[in-house]
Amino acid sequence: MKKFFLLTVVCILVVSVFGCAPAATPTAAPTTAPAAQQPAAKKAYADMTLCYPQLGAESDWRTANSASIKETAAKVGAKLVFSDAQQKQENQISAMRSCIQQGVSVIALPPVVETGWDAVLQEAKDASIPVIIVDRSVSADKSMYASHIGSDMVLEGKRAAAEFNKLLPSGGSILELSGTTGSGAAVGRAKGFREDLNPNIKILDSQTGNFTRAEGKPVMEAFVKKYQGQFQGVFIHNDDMAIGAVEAIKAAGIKPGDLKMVSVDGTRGGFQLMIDGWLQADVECNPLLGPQVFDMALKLINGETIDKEVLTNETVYYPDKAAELLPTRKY
Ligand code: GYE
Repeated sequence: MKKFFLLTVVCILVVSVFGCAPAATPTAAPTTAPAAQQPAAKKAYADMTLCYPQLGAESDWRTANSASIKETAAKVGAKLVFSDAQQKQENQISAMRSCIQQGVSVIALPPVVETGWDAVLQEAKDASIPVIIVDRSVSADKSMYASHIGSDMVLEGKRAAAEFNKLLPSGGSILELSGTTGSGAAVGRAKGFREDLNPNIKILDSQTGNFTRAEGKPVMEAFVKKYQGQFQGVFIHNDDMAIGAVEAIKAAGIKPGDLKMVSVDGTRGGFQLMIDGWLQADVECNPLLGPQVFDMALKLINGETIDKEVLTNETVYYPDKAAELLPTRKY
């Protein structure tokens, strides 16, 4: 009887407090959402495998770029699948296919040339593996990849042209030692250069040295033989070819400053050429892209929004500061 009385009092209290019956079997409100509704846990670098099918080891720029990718992977604790395609597109494509098969999280591709990527980009897309184009550009539609991180190669060409416009104010004839044929770097630099070069400066000839010292030297030797005395300057698409070209020029008895020379990259080798009087300007191209690439890759695997194009901030270096800056150069 006592028990019954107590129960009734409790019942009345419940009804008067909550204003409604039945309160006999109250269901506890869930404190956590069911598993399916919970947001997925944020992925960390340790969960990521990044594939970097490097295009080659043709220059000091490239060596610094590879080192930056490897150092960043180690620093953040991400797994890295790295390969060297020796400047051959077919090697890069098969490295990408192997990464797709392994089911990597992200592919960061520095493409040796601009064209011919559509099929493999589609394969990555079908496997839901995001691709970041790094350094040089591709001609594929922007919908085929997540983003591009790299330099504005057209702007670099324009900067080189501005130097020649200052170096040869009353005009003249020059030669061009170009990078790898069909590469975003060579195509962009050649384009920007021609857009901004004064019309009184004539480009007598343009040949590729494939961005290497070994191939730059014989091209310059041939130029010197063919155009001796007919040209006042050379635009060289990278510092490694400039080093090769200077060997050829020296052998021909040409002295520092006899020819106006402008190169691209801003490597230690390029700085040394400025100190020695061979180069009048070096247009910066920054290879240290590792931190940006990994940062973006992490955003991609977490479904975060990213910029479609991330261009590196760069400058032009001159001989007057070369000796002072050389010890601070990281590549
Ligand atoms: O200028 C050159 C390298 O693609 C920006 O490739 C890169 C270029 C760089 O071989 O040294």
